[in-house]
Parts: sequence; structure tokens; C-alpha cells
Amino acid sequence: MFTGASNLAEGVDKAFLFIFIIAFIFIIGISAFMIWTVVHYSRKKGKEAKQFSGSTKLELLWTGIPLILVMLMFWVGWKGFAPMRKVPSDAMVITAIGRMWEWEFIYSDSLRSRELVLPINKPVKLELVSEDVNHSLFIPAFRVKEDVIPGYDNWLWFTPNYIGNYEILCTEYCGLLHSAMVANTRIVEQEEYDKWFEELKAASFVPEHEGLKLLRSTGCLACHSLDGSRLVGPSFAGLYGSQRTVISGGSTRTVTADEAYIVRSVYEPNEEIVEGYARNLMQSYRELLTEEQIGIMTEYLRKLVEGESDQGAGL
Ligand code: HEC
Ligand SMILES: [Cu+2]
Repeated sequence: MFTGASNLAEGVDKAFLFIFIIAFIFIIGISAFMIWTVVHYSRKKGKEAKQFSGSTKLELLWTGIPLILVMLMFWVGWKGFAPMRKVPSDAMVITAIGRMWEWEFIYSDSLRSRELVLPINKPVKLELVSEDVNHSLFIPAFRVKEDVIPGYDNWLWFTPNYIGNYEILCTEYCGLLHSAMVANTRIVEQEEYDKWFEELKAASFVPEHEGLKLLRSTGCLACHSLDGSRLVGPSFAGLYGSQRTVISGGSTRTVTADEAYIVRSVYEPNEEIVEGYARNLMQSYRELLTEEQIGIMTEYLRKLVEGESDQGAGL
């Protein structure tokens, strides 16, 4: 009957079902009573309307019954909620980062993954960090949901108890691609988890270009692909050194995508708009990135074009 995939699901489902049943009884009861009064008290010939004022018995009833019902709802809800705030001391701690518009899971300093892979029956605590705006991490199958707020240390925990793949969503509107801010959580047996973790370690020893790391950690790759496909913005593939047609101050002109152009694009993204794209989608990174950092990114974009980089987007 309760089909959630974590230890916390039953408490949530019970509270939901309890409130649902009470609401259902009330909607049927109130509708039936309403129909009955309409028929029973409809205007008839020779009937005089009577005046009433006050009925202590009725008032006690309609105060007492709802009071008892909402206190019961509170109690059932509290029983489901209290365990959510008590993390077992042996819980595995993973940092979940939300940024426009992707999730990233940090297992330890250098071990990062786009997929949340977890061993079955092991409690896990997710520490929630936002790098930009408000997000909210929601895993419906586990019945867990918590806001991800910049500068605020939110967290949630659960013990997954069924093998499988479950969707992770963002449930706080966070801009254009909010609805695409999804990730996968994969619950596996302990041995499979250990194997995956070793692979993650091995992969992270392949040195990654600093520029690629920066592009990834600043969130540029949510809007710019590395493989030529069109996302919100133009792809970075083949960008460096190419001729760009841009619209600037109402006139169209052609510019070369050199270092200076890339710095301008990052600091003043709405001054020169690439033909075929909308303005005001990309915001200025003047406060967030130094020219030196953009230089490192540009270095990577140059390698991308010159084919020196065989490192794709990786994990
Ligand atoms: C919200 C989506 C979004 C994000 C995030 C974003 N951009 Fe953009 N970017 C765009 C769009 C849309 C355009 C095209 C319109 C324009 O020129 O402003 C663009 C244009 C550019 C251009 C010019 C590209 C060309 O083909 O000529 C560069 C370079 C660029 N962005 C770099 C970056 C870098 C570096 C970052 C991360 C620091 C970044 N962008 C983050 C949406 C984004
Ligand atoms: Cu979001």
C-alpha cells in the first residue's frame, strides 16, 4: 500500500492518506447535507420562516470536532516529520549543489558526479548548497523535499530501500530552464556502489583543463554546449577564432571571436548579441569572474577548436 522508496516515505504517505480520507468524508458529507437542505427547506406554500439565535450545543460541536480532527492531522504529520530531522550518526554525507540549471553531487573534494549513486539501505545526508538563486531539491519517490537557498545550510536525509532509478527535480522556479533541472538517483547494491566509486575516482585522476573546470563550476555549460548542439546560447564548439555575426546598437556587424570578444561577451553579454539569439538571457559575470579566469576559459575554448583537447564534458 505504501510504495515510496525510502524509510521516510511511509510517514509522509500515512499523513497524506489520513488527511485525504477526512477531506473526502467531509466533501461527501457536506455536499449531501447541502442537497438535502435545498430540497427539505425549499419554499413551500403556507410555511412561515422561523428566526433562530444561538445554539451552544451546535457551536461546541462545530468547534470541537474540527479541533480534534486537526490535532489528529497534526499528530500523524508530526510522526512522519520528526524522523526527517533526526539524522543517524553513521549517515554518509554528500554535498548537493544546485545551480542554474543543473544538480551536482560532491562525494569528496575532487569526486563530483552528475548522477546521485547510492548504496541500498545506507542512510545518506545531503547538504544543500546553491551557487546562485533559490532552488529546491525534490525526490518524489523518497518523499523528501528541501529548499536550496544561497548562504543557508539546509539539508535532508533518507535511507533508500529499493533498487532502482529515481528522478530528482527542482521545485522552486529558478528561471528559463527550471523545468530541465533534473537529475537521476540510482540505488544499487553495495558491491556495485563500490565499483562505481572506484571508477569515479579513476576518472577524476585524469587531469581536467582548468578552463573546463571553471566553465563547468560557473554554470556556463548549462547554456553553452561543447559538442556543437544548440542550448540556450550558441555552442562553444568552433567558437574561438571564428567570425561572429552580432547585432550591436541596432546594426549588424562581423567580429572575430578572439580573447577580447570573449571577455566582452562575459562582462557585457547584452552589448553584442549573436545573430539568432535573444538578449537578456545571459547575465553579466563582471562581479563573479576576473579577466584572468576568463583568460583560462578562453585558453580551453582555443584548445577545443584546435583539437588539442581530447577531454569532453566528462561526468
Ligand atoms: C542563461 C544562459 C547562459 C549562461 C549561464 C551563460 N551564457 Fe553565454 N550566452 C548566452 C546566450 C543566449 C548567448 C547569445 C546571446 C548573446 O550574445 O548575448 C550567449 C553568448 C555568449 C558568448 C558569445 C558566443 C558566440 O557564439 O559568439 C560567449 C563567449 C559566452 N556567452 C560565454 C559565456 C560564459 C564564459 C559563460 C559562463 C561564465 C556563459 N556564457 C554563461 C546564454 C548564457
Ligand atoms: Cu532550480
